[in-house]
Amino acid sequence: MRYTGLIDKYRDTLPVSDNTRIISLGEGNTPLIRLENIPCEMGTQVELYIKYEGLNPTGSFKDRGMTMAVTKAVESGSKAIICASTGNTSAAAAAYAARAGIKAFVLIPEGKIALGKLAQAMIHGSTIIQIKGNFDDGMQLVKEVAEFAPVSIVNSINPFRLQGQKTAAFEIIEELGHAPDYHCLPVGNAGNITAHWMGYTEYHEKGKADSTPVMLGYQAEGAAPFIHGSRVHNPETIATAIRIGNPQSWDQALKLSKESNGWFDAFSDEEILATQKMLTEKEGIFCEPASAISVAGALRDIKSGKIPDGSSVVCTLTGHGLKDPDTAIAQCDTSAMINVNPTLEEVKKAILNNM
Ligand code: AN7
Repeated sequence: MRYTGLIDKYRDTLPVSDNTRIISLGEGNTPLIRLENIPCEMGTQVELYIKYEGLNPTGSFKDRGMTMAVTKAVESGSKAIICASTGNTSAAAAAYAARAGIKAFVLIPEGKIALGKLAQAMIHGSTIIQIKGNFDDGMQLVKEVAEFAPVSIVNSINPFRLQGQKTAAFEIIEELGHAPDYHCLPVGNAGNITAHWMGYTEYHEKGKADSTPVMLGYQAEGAAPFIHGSRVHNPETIATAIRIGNPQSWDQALKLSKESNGWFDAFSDEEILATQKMLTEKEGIFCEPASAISVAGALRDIKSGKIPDGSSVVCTLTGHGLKDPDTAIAQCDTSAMINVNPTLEEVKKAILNNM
């Protein structure tokens, strides 16, 4: 049967009816890839998987939430949606609004969103409102303006977003045949970690999994409110997707971390970039910097023994590496590129010199 998106697939667990017009781009059903080379080099027996959410239609996990949020906005008669965004939410909102034939307004922090995400928001025809402020300022403004303007908020404070995003946990359980022992995620607003916990506990309660994973949330050191135990006023990190100081799902994340016996940890920009590069060079997997933090976390905790040998671990790679070409290229040595004349002799030399 043709795959038509996660709402059709998980209809029984989602708040839609037979008459609901589904706004979908075929999101979900992303690959769960077992890492081979990195664990082998480390000499660990941990089963380490990545859930490649960058392979969703707009290149991030946000599509899982956006299909639900926009479907419900259209069902309620909304003609416009609005969000604040560090980039990926705006890309998804712009695409799903185009699909639905409604307007999208996106508030983004000026100069602080990755090039690919900006291109997406622009080409899909959303109205972009750049603010001289950060995501947290934008989020506050979105909440205020939505009281006056006829627009539906599609940030993760919209409960339908998390309903859609919980399906990632369903897919993982179905693919592994059980819940993993640990699940690692990058944390910004903490919507996605909350959604995953909802998905895992829902399948556990329905008897579709015998256990639930320990939930591990990782942040960038310059934007790590869960490590400090309080909001951060001027969040800064190269991982612009998670440059967030005032997480919207604060209470939920603290609660689920405790319930699952989980923990939070933080990483420097250097560590984040090094992990991104390691995944590209050793496994052939290209994710954006924010996403790499889930693997950075898993590897640190495997090395320290906090994650014991023999465990199964899933890391969510939340966004595709192509989202942020500037940061990728900046990490590479452009002088290593070889420029030659189009002759057999020169091309042959370039190859033989570099075998
Ligand atoms: C690649 O797009 O908040 O903890 O406005 O783009 O659920 O916020 C993005 C967040 C992780 C954090 N990885 O997820 C936005 C936005 C990537 C992201 C996160 C985001 P949450």
